Amino acid sequence: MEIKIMKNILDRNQNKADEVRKLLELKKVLMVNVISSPGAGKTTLLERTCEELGEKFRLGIVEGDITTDRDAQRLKKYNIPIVVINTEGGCHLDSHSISKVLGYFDLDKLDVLFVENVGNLICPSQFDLGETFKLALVSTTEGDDKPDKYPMLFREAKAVLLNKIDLVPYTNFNYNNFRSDLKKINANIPLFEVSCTRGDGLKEWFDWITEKINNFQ
Ligand SMILES: Nc1nc2c(ncn2[C@@H]2O[C@H](COP(=O)(O)OP(=O)(O)O)[C@@H](O)[C@H]2O)c(=O)[nH]1
Ligand SMILES: [Mg+2]
Repeated sequence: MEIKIMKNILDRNQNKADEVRKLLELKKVLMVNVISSPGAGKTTLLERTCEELGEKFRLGIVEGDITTDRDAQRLKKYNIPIVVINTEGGCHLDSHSISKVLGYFDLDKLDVLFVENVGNLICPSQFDLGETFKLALVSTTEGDDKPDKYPMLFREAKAVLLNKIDLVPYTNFNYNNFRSDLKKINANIPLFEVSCTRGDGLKEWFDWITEKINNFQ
């Protein structure tokens, strides 16, 4: 019984996600679903990305948050359209809520829409939002075992960002373990090793996402 209910939810989610994806393809808006655990650096990555790409492309952001608009407050200085979805306790966004908020954006005036999903490595990987692709973000302070423990996200994602490499000297994070576990799950996935606060490695990320946005036009 429970399995059937879950299947219905996922079916309904998938149908709406397909609709969203079709609309965004028509409007040539690349949508990136950013997934990480709380505190890994999603909002900081979006801050750096707005600073670098805000002049070159027309950006928009959907902020998924349980209750507050704190992340949106951090991002509003970039003067780009931002919509907050408060899930009121829900641990992930779904395609129905995305479909509703798309109405608040002028899709003819957007090149890319970043979605900061609710901080969680599990549920967000199961719900297709209609995104062009998922971006998995992990930080070194969480340990090097996350790809092995949460393989679904790393299988689903189109790229992985390993953040907070500036803090590696203070942790027992092992790059070889991380890279080889990731390779076993998703052999050719691009991996960006970055520090969103210090700036290391961000150029490679900016170049990669720039190419993805250009190819979508
Ligand atoms: N040392 C260090 N701290 C970072 C880095 N990226 C983000 N942080 C900090 O980690 C905390 C959580 O970042 P935030 O972007 O809010 O994470 P989110 O919950 O995934 O959106 C903040 O205090 C950031 O300043 C990094 O590369 N290095
Ligand atoms: Mg955040």
